[in-house]
Amino acid sequence: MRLSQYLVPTLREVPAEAEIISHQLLLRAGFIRKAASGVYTYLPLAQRVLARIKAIVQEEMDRAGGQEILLPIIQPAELWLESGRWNVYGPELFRLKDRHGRDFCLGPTHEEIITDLVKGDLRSYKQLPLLLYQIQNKYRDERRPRFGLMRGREFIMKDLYSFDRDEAGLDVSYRKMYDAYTRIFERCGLEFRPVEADSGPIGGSVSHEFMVLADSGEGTVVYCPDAGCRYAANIEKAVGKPIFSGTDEEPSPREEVITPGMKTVEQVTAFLGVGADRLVKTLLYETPDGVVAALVRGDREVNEIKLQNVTGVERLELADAEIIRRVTQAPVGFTGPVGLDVETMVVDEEVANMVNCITGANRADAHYRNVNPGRDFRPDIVADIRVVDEGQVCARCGASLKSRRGIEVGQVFKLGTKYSKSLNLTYLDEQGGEQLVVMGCYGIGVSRTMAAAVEQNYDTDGIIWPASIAPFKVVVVPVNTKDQVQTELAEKVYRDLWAAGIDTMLDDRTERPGVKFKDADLVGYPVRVTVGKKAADGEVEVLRRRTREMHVVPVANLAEAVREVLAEG
Ligand code: 9G3
Repeated sequence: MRLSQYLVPTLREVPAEAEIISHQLLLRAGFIRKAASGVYTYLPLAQRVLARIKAIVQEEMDRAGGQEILLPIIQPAELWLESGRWNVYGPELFRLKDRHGRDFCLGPTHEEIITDLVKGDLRSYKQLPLLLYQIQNKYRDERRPRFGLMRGREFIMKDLYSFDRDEAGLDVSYRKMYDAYTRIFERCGLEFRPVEADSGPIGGSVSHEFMVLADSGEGTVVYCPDAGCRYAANIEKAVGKPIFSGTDEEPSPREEVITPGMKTVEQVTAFLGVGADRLVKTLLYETPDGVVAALVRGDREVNEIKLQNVTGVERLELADAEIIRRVTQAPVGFTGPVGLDVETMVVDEEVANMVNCITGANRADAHYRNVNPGRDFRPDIVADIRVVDEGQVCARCGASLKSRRGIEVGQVFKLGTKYSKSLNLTYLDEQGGEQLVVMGCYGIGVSRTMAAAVEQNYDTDGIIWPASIAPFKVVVVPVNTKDQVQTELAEKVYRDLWAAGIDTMLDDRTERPGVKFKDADLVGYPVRVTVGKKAADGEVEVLRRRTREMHVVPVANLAEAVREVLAEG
């Protein structure tokens, strides 16, 4: 490809709306343009990167026994009504009507439609297992599209669905996908971690996420630094060893203490001269099933996902001051479990084992000392509902946990029979008996993976593509376009590299060398071949973008020298 004819509209300025590096650099380097909020056009360079990522994904899906199909983007409402999800998802589901007034949606994911597809053609156990996948645009009307390709309203996903006879079969399919994902992200040159994840409201039990480690990530990976342990989980799921405070004491009689204007944990602990681990925070949540109280230690936070899972409520939202006053007869900051009248009281396991703790007294400017669970209040549910983060203790090995930010690029789920049940997908077993199909689903954010690769591979001058997914492996830059020796050698080098099977861009523009070098750095070609003064001796410079290592190479050895640099990634 010749850059003079290729659409690479690089920008000098950092676009103001771009908050994170990948968004800034993909705009600046001429890979993407915004069409609407959360909706982007992929320009030729981006399309080439996506093609490379897709090719890796396809190879690994096919190797694992997957078969590629293409499902419709437009999906009839009936299937979503049958699965019960038409009314679960609100404005996030892009809905539309056809000319007859029939309801449809733009696919945010494809469990319903693929379950219906397989139902139409599956008869016997002999046809299982079945692994079907596609790579396609998905649509989700996010409340706040942001971070460029990270959280778009239209994005590219690879989604695979597995169909098995039983749980044992699902275990095999799940393992195949887990291993394939590991290979895919390795081949894309990314530093990532597979972590245990919450399977969320889509049902099912087991789930892992593949997180690309990057400070801009919206997610948090909690992991055990012990090399033999290797526990790693998404912070939404992470469990830690519970630490029980005060358990060496005898329960003392409860007493009220006056705490004028002391509403926060910091204020109360400072005023009473105790550690936050002796305090209990009581948070109230509004849910469709009534008010839920959640109790955690003063130095912990409530994990709302765990809380939602143990209560089984469809939604929960922190109660406002008005609800707090109605339930506790007190202003915000003095809520406590003693005499509290709520639908469900959920107590973290650490709190359930505390002795002589401090809680709000449900009275303005008052707390209780020496509150004892079981004696002074009765939990409805005792469970792990706290956020486990860095500094807490690994439940498996006792080491101190660490955490890092990460970008979720893939997720695998064991679905079980949730969709086969609601959409009635069955097969006939050896005895002719009708059985529910056991399903799994497995997603990779393809466009997000491209952005995540940038988050992990850049410097002050621009992008540094991992060689395996680079749009072009090499850019050839003639330094002086008025020098016929240089331009002719650049043409020859360009032809030779293509002949050697190396995707190459020729910067044949009549720009100053500084402009061309800046653009080469910005776009992030892994290798730059500079054709300058040494052209007369048949020599060129080979520059490795990542390290700026430079070698002078005779053109006869160029393809080999380039291959060596590319092999370094
Ligand atoms: C919706 C809307 C948004 C959604 C979903 C449904 C997320 C939804 C979860 C998944 C799970 C898996 C297949 C590949 C692997 C991941 N956001 N999810 O189901 F209607 Cl509006 O998509 N799907």
